[in-house]
Amino acid sequence: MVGKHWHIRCFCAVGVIVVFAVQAVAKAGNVADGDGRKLYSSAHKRQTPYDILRKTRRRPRTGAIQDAAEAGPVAARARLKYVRSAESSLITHLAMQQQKTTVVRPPELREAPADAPAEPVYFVLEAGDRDVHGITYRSTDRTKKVKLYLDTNGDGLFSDEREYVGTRLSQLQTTMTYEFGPVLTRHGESAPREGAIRAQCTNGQWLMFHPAFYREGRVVLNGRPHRIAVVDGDLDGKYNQVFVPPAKGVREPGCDAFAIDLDGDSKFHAGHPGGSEIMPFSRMVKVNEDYYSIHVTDDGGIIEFRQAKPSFGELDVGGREVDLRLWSDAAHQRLRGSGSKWRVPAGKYGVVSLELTEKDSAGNLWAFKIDKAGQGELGDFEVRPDEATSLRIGPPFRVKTSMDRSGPNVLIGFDLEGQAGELYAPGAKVNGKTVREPEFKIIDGSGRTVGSGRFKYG
Ligand SMILES: [Ca+2]
Ligand SMILES: [Ca+2]
Ligand SMILES: [Ca+2]
Repeated sequence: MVGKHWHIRCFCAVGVIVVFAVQAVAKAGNVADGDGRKLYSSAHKRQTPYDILRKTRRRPRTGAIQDAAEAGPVAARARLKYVRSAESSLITHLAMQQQKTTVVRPPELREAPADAPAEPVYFVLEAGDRDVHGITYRSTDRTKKVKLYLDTNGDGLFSDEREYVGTRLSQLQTTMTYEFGPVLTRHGESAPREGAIRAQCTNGQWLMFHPAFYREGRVVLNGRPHRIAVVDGDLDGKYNQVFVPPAKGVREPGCDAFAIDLDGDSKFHAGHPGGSEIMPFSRMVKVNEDYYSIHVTDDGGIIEFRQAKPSFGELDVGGREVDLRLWSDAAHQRLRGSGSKWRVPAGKYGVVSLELTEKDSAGNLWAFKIDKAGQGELGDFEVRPDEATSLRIGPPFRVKTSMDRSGPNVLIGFDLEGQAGELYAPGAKVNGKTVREPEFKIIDGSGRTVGSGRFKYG
C-alpha cells in the first residue's frame, strides 16, 4: 500500500489543479497507475541496491581520442605537480563517485575482518575497468573505531589489505559521515598517489569517493598565464581519459577532469555544470575564440597545448531561446541565445544543463530547466563535420510521473517531458516568478479520494 509519508516533487506548466490518480491495488507491495501499469512491485523491492548495481554494467569506454588533423604547432607545455585534494578542492567535484552499500556479502568476498560485526556493509568502487570490493563497519572491539578495507587485489580476502580508520566529519551534524584516506586502490603500491582516493561513508548507507591527489601547473596561452589542472576522475591511474557521452550525472562525467583558470583570478570557478572552468577532459579547450588541443601524458606529468584547427558542424535547436551547456569529447560549450544556429567542433555531445525560455500567447515568459545530465537523446548526440544536427526540444510537453519507494516513503516524481525526451525539473518560472504549487488527489480503485495535498516544488 501507499506509504503514510509523501515526498512530492512536481511540476505543473499551467498552474492549475492537477488530479493525479493513484490506483491503490489491494495486493500488498503493488502500486499501479491509472491504466493498471505496474509502477512498483514487491519483486522490485527485494532487489538490493547492490543487485541493481551488479546488473548495471558499465559501458566500455574508448581511450583518448586524438585527431592528428586537429593538432597544430605546440603553443604551451608544462610540468604538472601533485597536489593533495581536500574537501574544498572544487576540481575533484567532477571526479566524484557515489556508491550505495549493502549488508549482503557479495560472492567475490571470502571473509570479513575478525572485529567486524555480524552485519558490516559492503560496497563496490569502480577504479578504471576494475570493480574493487570493500567493507566498512564499526569495530566490535573496545576501540569502537570505524574501519574500511578494500580488496585491492581481488582475491576475496581483507587479511592481506591495509586497514583505514575513519575520522568523523564534524561539520556535518545531521548525518554521520566518516572520512578515510588517502585509501590506496591498488595492491602493494608504495607511491601512494596514483589511484589513491578519499572515501566518505555517510550513515553506513552510501559512500562518496574522490581522487586524493590531482596534478596542477601553469601555462601561457595567447600571452596570458593560466593555472591548469588534471584529475584522474575514472581512477584508472591515467590522466587523459576523454569524455564520452552520456554522462552519469551532472557531477559524474565518468572520465577524467580538466580545469583552466580562464578569468585570471587563479581559482577554478565551478559554476554551473558545463559552464565552468572545470570540465570533463576533452580533446580540445576553447580559450576566448581559439581552440587548443590538449595532450597529457598517461601519468599526468606533462601537458601540451597545440593550436587546433577543428572541423566544425552546426547545431540547431529549432530557433528556441536556450542557455545550453554541453560536455563533449571535442570541447565543452556554453551556447546562449535564440533563433541562432551554432558552429561547434565536430564531436560527440551531451547536454549537461538546459534552460529554455518560451513565450505564451499572452506574452508571458516561461522558463524551464533540466537538472539532470544525460536524459533522452539530448544526453548523447553527434555533430558531424559540415553537417547540421537538429535537436527538437521543448513543447509540446508530456507530463511524466515516476514513483519510487524509499523505506516508508513513496516518492512521486512529476516532470515535464519535452520533444527530445528531455525532462524539465520543478521550479518553472513565469516572468521570473515561481508558478503556484498545484494540488493533487489520490484516488483508490473505486474512485474514492483517499488523500489530497499540495505539491511542493523542489
Ligand atoms: Ca585482498
Ligand atoms: Ca583516468
Ligand atoms: Ca578563475
